[in-house]
Order: sequence, then C-alpha cells, then structure tokens
Amino acid sequence: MQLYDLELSGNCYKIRLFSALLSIPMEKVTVDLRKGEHRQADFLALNPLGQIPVLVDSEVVLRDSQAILVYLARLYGGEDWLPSEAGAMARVVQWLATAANEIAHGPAAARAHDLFGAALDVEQARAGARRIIGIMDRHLRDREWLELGRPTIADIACFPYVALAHEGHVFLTDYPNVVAWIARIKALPGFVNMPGL
Ligand SMILES: N[C@@H](CCC(=O)N[C@@H](CS)C(=O)NCC(=O)O)C(=O)O
Repeated sequence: MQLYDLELSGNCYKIRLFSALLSIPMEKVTVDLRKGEHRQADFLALNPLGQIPVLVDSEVVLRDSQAILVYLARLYGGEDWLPSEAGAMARVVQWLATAANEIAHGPAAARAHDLFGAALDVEQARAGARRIIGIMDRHLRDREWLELGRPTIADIACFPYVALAHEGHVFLTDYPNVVAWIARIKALPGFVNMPGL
C-alpha cells in the first residue's frame, strides 16, 4: 500500500496517524507541492484533482483523506472505527463531512493562508474556525469522543486541523473540551505526531 504524502499536510497526517494506530504497513511517497509535483502528469493520472493524500492498494486508487479513512477502517478496523450498523455509521460519517467542509474551510484554510500564503479571505476562515470549534466544544461537553463513546475515524478526521488551529492564529483557550479531547487523542496507543502539533 502506498500513501502519496507530505509531512506538513494535515490531510495526509490523518492517514499516517490512523495507519500508525492500527499498525497498517504503508510505503510513503513524498509529493512536494512547492515543486509542483502534484501537477505532473503521472500524479494527475492518480488524482485528476491534483491533491494529496492518495492511497494506492493494488488496483484500488483513492483520493480524499475521509474516503481513505473509510477504506482503511473497514479493511482493518473491524466494527471498531467505522461500524456497519446504519445509525452508528451515519453518526461517524457526519463528522467526516464536517472535516471536509467546516474544518477544511475554517481552521485548515486559515493555516493554509498563514503558513503557505494561500490566497483566501483569512478573516472569514478564522470566523468559520471559531464557529465549528465552538460547536465541537459544546458537543464534547459531556462526551470523551465525537461519537459512539469511543475513538472512531470521526475523531481522526477532525483532529489534525483543529489541533493545528494556532498555526492559523485561532487559539483554543476558550475551548477546554476540545483541548481535553486533543489530549485524549494524543494519548492513544501508537499515536504519532506531526510538525506543529
Ligand atoms: N478533500 C481532500 C483535500 C485534499 C487537499 O486539499 N490536499 C492539499 C494538501 S493538504 C493539496 O493537495 N493541495 C494542493 C492543491 O490543491 O493544489 C482531502 O481531504 O484529502
């Protein structure tokens, strides 16, 4: 299994973290965005969107960190990380959508602006970040994990860009339940770090 990867990418880190937690062997292939390697024809053949991460598992080629988490969770995680029962699965998936929408356009976008110079409305991104992190903080007031009372891929998908929010100048001081949740994820056996965390 190959992961097309970059160390500073929070989306790639979701996959590095999950594969470390489940001890899934993975060969990493670095795609240097600054050199434009994601726009070269051989990479575009894997993902026409020109984005990392991409997972290649023999004939299976997947883009999007949430989709890759789903694949790995169902292949290696049994019923633990993404259960097959309809209600439980949907509760996890609603947070995968949150990671791809509110978190991507909030804290991840603010970080992309401040760290990599992405051209976007950073105040709008920061406002979006505070809104979704506030919603998560209220949700986590009486919960240890986002859903099902245990770690699932909902937590893995939402974790990186919330925990990296300070790199977009969004600080977690007002969100104690999110801070406690981050500490719980960092204490999971097999946890691996990324720069900035
Ligand atoms: N929805 C995708 C987003 C992936 C994404 O935005 N990747 C960034 C790096 S973190 C990228 O490849 N950016 C290069 C570009 O869009 O040109 C996911 O969750 O994997």
